[in-house]
Amino acid sequence: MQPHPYLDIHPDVAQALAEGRPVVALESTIISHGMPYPQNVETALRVEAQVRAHGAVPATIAILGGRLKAGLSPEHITQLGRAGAAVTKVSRRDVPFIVARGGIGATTVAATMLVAAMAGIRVFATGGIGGVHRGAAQSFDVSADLQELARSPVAVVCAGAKAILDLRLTLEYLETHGVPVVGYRTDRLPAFYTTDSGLPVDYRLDSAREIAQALHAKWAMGLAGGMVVANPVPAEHAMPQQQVDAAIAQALREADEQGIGGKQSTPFLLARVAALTGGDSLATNIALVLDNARLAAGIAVELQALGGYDGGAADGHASCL
Ligand code: PSU
Ligand code: MN
Repeated sequence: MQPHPYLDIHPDVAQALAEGRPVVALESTIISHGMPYPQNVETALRVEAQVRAHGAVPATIAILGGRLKAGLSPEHITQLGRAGAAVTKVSRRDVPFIVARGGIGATTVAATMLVAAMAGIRVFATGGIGGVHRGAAQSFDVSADLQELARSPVAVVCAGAKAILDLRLTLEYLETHGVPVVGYRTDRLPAFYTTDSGLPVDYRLDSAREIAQALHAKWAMGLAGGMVVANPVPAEHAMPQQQVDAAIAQALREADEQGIGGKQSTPFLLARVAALTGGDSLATNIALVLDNARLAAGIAVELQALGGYDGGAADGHASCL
């Protein structure tokens, strides 16, 4: 593949891609904005180890010194984790500005997908995706993650989305934009801290191989965009529904009272829910991210076994970023 002028692919990642070995992308907003220091750094490093233990090479994605990075050193991960919310949260619209000013940015699901697609990485693991916010009929607050899923050819393995969002509208939006939502060993969309939102997924698939087959078929046909692979938090790590509901209700009230909006909304709600549920939610968060990394590695392995993808030449879509 042609190297991209703004992109640095870590040598381990570049070698894996060149040799047709499985690679899993990982986001960095979850490090800077999604968890407190030092658990964020510990978790990011454990997630990388988990990907390796399951046969794939991890590529944590961020912007450093104005360069798009696919694959970070442990030092870079530590730097992002220590800086926390002082690092710019970068979604698709922010990317050119952080690059132009030579800045540092933590990539959301949307921006991570975009960079992964540039690098030729097709599978990505995270915690939860953004979505349609509650009250979106008034606020119009719909995460750019959803449009990115319609656009970039990357499968996102997540534990669904947090119930800070309107999950029913999130599914409707994904349907409209042709983004499939697969339940891994479940018929229902998981809700991040809990295993079941009560809403049905489009397809239930019970193995990494079946998911890889669906991805392969989608991209072989030249269909643009990715896929949501929703993997419920392992039941023993799920939180009590009532505790989650109460914390979310209070966080939403506070956001409303304080007039929080735009890109501050999600980090504010995540931080308030985490604070209101104490250490419980952090433990759940860590457990589900590790499990998603395991599944994503499995899917990446199976996708390579089917011939993989080289980042665009096969279907011409990854070049349409
Ligand atoms: N949901 C989570 N944890 C997260 C995020 C969402 O449970 O860390 C982060 C991800 O980086 C996601 C972003 O892409 O928030 C969505 O932000 P927004 O709603 O502003 O698009
Ligand atoms: Mn938003």
